Amino acid sequence: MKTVYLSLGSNLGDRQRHLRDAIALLATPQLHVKRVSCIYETEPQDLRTQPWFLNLVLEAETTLFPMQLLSRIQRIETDLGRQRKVVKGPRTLDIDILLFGNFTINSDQLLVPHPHMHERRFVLEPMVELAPNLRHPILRRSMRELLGAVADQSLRKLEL
Ligand code: PH2
Ligand code: MG
Ligand code: MG
Repeated sequence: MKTVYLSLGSNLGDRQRHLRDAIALLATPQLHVKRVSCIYETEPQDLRTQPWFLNLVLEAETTLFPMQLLSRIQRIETDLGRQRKVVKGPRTLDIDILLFGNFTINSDQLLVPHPHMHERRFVLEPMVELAPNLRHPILRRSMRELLGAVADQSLRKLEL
């Protein structure tokens, strides 16, 4: 059994619904969703001229192997209507594997820890909510320390 952290994001259509549906579809006998962060409305990074995102992070326990988890994720993204038109562009749903236990994975299809997680406030803010003292397996810094070092990126916690 491994503890994994997943980042979910949506900036097209009914964003909140896409996040909710994704969480429901992720939960299976092989993947137990343990905790879900608050939802944050976040300024788009990388490609700046796109709608604001809703983002969250969830913690799960899984018996799946990394590539099995990746293919489930890609299936869920497709089922929720994702079309890959623009790299880093608007999407109904994006699910990224942030951390998979303490593993580092460097394959053509999957990089873990997620190569940009430490520079993104939309990832670190919800990560700190769930696991402030968890250390990045490569950088060896806690989530709280990493958050303290990111440049200013606008975000607001959604009050539901
Ligand atoms: N995802 C991206 C690119 N930029 N910006 C925000 N705020 N949230 C995201 O989830 C996001 C992004 C590529 O996956
Ligand atoms: Mg992404
Ligand atoms: Mg992705």
